[in-house]
Amino acid sequence: MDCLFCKIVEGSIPSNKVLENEHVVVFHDIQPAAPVHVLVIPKKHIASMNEVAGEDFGLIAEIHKAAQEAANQLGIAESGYRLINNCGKDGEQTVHHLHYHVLGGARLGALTG
Ligand code: DGP
Repeated sequence: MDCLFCKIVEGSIPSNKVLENEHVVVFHDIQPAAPVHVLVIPKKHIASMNEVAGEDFGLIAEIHKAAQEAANQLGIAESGYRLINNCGKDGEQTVHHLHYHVLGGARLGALTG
């Protein structure tokens, strides 16, 4: 499968990993949009949030747990952070492997769309 994030999961494309467990990987975004910007992805290839089905909804809990752990590890849990999923064309999703952005380390401003 020609998927960038699957290659990051298997290690054939390098990444700066924050944490990893049997379900998810968290790594630094290559184009940070905030002082702290990491991506939380499931190891399983799921194209987008809209493709999550059945037992894979359990992975969403794993993703949220990993986001909390990463926020604690990166020192942004207390000041706060944003967890964002871009879905599909109008959501500006550019990598078609489910991922959530964790953004923090500065006051982020209001969401404008
Ligand atoms: P999105 O627009 O939600 O699909 O965000 C995709 C993000 O993936 C974007 O912020 C940049 C990041 N990204 C793209 N290619 C790479 C890569 O090769 N390595 C890492 N670490 N991040 C990448």
